[in-house]
Amino acid sequence: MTGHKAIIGLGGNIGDVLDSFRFGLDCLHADPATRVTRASPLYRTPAWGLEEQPDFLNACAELETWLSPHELLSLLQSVEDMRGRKRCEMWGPRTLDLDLLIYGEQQIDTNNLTVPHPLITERAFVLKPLAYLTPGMILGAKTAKHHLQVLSSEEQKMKLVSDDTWWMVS
Ligand code: PH2
Ligand code: MG
Ligand code: MG
Repeated sequence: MTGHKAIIGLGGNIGDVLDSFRFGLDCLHADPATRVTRASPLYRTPAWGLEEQPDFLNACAELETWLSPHELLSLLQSVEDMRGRKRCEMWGPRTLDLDLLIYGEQQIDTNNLTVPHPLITERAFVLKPLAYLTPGMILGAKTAKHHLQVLSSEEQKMKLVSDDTWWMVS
């Protein structure tokens, strides 16, 4: 039986972020009910929201999961916690941020979880790796690729750090 296809966003700007990303995907892949199927390239991006902080690394990954959306959210939060994530400032610096962006075709609106993630279409650092994995994904009646074109000035500030081989099933 196949599971649900989910897409997560990875972000971070404290410590060895690439190591945190690899650690994060390894943990998700080690969960018996989840596997990582693909990763996007890796980008260095200027901080969004709260600009006085170091650049971020960002990427997206595609998962196949048999967890419910809320179970997956708890797993993501426990992996963030393992990487010493402190939950303080809203758009502040962080070691490892794992955001649930997409869960199949589902639209979810609860206290602690909104899917698709409400800020996807405003953030080139999410749209670019997402559009790499799934360019035709429809968000608010337009494709991910279309939304990215609207944010082309933001997109131009993103620097490619690595192709999609930074994470490989070992
Ligand atoms: N995450 C934030 C706030 N600002 N900026 C970039 N470039 N990348 C992020 O992942 C990011 C951010 C809080 O989640
Ligand atoms: Mg985030
Ligand atoms: Mg988050």
